[in-house]
Amino acid sequence: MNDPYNPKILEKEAQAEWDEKQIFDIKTDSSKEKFYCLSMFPYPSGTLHMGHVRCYTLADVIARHQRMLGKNVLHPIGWDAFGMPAENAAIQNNVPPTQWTYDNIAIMREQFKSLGNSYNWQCELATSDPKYYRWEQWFFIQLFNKDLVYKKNALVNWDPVDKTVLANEQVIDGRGWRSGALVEQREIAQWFIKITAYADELLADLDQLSGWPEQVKIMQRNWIGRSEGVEIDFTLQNSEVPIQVYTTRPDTLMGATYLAIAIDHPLAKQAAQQNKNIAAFIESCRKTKVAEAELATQEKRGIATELTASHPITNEPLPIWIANFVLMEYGSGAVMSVPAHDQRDWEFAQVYNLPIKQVITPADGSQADIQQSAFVDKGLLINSDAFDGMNFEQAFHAIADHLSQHNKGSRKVNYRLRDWGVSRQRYWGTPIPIINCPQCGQLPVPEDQLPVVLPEHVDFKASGSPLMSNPEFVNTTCPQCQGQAQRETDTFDTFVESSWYYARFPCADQDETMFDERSQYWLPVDHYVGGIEHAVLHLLYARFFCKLLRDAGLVQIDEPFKNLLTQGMVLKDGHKMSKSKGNTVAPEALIKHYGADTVRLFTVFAAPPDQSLEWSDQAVEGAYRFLKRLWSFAQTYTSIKHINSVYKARKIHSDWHKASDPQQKIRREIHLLLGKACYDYERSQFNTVVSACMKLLNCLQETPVHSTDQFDQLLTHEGFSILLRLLAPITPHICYKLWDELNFEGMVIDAPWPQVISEALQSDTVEYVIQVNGKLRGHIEIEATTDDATIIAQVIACEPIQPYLIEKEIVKTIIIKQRKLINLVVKPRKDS
Ligand code: ANZ
Ligand code: ZN
Repeated sequence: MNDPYNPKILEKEAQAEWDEKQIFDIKTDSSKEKFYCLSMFPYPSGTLHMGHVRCYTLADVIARHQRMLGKNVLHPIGWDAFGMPAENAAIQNNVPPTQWTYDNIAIMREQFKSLGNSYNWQCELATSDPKYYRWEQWFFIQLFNKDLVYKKNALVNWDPVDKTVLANEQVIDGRGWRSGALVEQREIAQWFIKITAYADELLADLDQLSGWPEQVKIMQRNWIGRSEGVEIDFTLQNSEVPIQVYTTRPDTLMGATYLAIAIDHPLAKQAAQQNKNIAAFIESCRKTKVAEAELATQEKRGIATELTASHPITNEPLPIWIANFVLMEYGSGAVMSVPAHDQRDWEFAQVYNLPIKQVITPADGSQADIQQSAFVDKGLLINSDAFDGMNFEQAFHAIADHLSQHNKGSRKVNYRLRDWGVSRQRYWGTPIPIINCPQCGQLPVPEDQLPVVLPEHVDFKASGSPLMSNPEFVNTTCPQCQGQAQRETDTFDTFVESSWYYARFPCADQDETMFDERSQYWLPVDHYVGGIEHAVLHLLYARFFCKLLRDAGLVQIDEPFKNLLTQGMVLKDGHKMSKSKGNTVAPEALIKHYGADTVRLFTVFAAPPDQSLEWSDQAVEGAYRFLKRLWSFAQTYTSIKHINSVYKARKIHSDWHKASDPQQKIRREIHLLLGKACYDYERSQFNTVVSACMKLLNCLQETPVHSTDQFDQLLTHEGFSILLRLLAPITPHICYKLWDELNFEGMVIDAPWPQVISEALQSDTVEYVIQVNGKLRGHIEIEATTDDATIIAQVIACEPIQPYLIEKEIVKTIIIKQRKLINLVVKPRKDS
């Protein structure tokens, strides 16, 4: 074996060997503990980028490590294959989306293989395969039958030139991506899944997820947005018609000076019918749709109605305004405006000259200047009659009680979470399995007619969704009255497919049922790896679907992902690597040049998994150099192989006490590093595993190369076998090869995980207590054989007591060996 390190050849050989021996094939082995490791499946764009490499490498390190710990590991991969790019490619280049997608999958599959990932290729699935999405359609019908889905009007982006609905990413600066036409908002009927019915459970169960990053749980909590408040009934003056508002600040009720309603509120619509100005105002608001995040900061605009409401306690008249900052979808689409204590209300009142009445004053006795801005903190009530002097809690309850006694309001919990709109007016997606009959209404497609297959040959040039202009697809018969009926032409949001794929992997070949006992065996996913950008949508929908599946009796778990690792971004020169910034590094070229092991080692070593990783050519070179060093170590320390061949059959029991002090010291260092690496593996701190491995190699190089001393040889042998096993999950190819070449037993991936030997850690050192002038100031570990002068020298040099020696003179040193105590007597230096 004296060849130089040649990853190109070595990696191909290793991968071929793994394939041939089918070592990563899925096995159901009940004698072993199972471990399901999953990375978020990729969209088959056709090109692998560094973000992929990072995510899939981290998952592979986890999978391989768990396997070496003796677990039965499932580590599947598949393709999130529906979505816009395939459809855009079809429109632009006239390639059918199916072909475009499968061609890309073929390319990416090879790229993944070249990274050496330990996938169970038998489980591979693509969501655009009817064998997959038929179960999504089937399950949607179960939800339909349980009343967990419904259709309602919702806004879409409408391109008036192309006469088509646009996805958000197809709207660029307010214009259609192809036509350049100004995009309009249109209301059309769409399908929704009732995620709000699970809001409480989705929130409560976050507390169970101890293996999730706190940051992700906080984002989900905020997204669900539970708030406790009061629903208050105001009434229109001169009428009995109630107008309900939702507030989380009932303590400010006495400061309400007007009501504000959304442009879509029924009263606003009514007012628009009687007043042209109001109609025009509403129309102009509709055109400037803003993202929810910008609602608070957008310019406040409104228009007065002729309506007046009565204050529920004082009966004072309050004008009703239509305002662009009130959302129809939240609470009841109407707010009681308290400009003194709510910034939006304050800004609005400034613009339209509405009264501002202060009713809260800071609890610390300071003054709030409500001329400058709203005072939004909680405090003590003033100008509120019977409620004066109360704090927030007291006032909340007193006012809520008062209102409910007078039938004018009640406590209410609200969620920011909205039902999930799953309709997309796109072609390249799962057809929604519904039939619209003019006589019978909306009916699910009968189960024996599933799947509703997406037609392959459609006209992308037609306006609207290509499905609409495809009569063979659209026209069908009603399953109830057998009359002429039409299929739903909307397809599912692709987040629907990714909400349940994790449960399908173990039984991807199952055609009889959605899941079988294999899914029950493998679920939940033990470790899930993916980007932080999925903290809310995907990870929330997947949790939601898991609960839906559980309630349908299809899975037996409450939560799909036990542990979650959200890997950080890959940056270059401080910016996210992305095509649009033109700062990408193509992993393929790197793999060609350095080999997959170098790329893997670099991505693992360059940063802790959850932090962003800054690209560096030097660091890649550094990773490569380390692997070359590892390789040449194995070439020069030939005794490793010798020991393996001589002692292969017999276990060597050695009396390490007879080894020399330096030998014992090195062995101790090796086992300390091993212990640290094992600990870091457990908490997924793989970057410091690599540092430990680098130190370990340095340690091993302290032994003379051609030493004939048996302990030297055993030490090198033991240390190197530990090193190869520690590195095997990270750089699997080189470790596979060296393990084999050096005649270790079997394949490194099947080798038992190295164990720390506790005797190796024992040391002949004594821990001394250090006192300065009789006061305990620190501890120090010193070798038992050290002479007194050296002990004192070490004590004086040791860190913790430095502060006590500043400008001091040591007048006496006392060492009491029996009590393991050292005392330094000091006094201030004369010259200071
Ligand atoms: C009066 C008030 C006084 C409010 C005050 C706040 C401060 P969260 O916490 O997110 O639930 N609100 C209610 N419905 C709304 C809607 N449809 N569109 C816009 N804003 C709406 O927010 C609840 C608060 O948001 C409510 O409490 C209401 O303003 C406003 F000093 O009522 B508050
Ligand atoms: Zn019918």
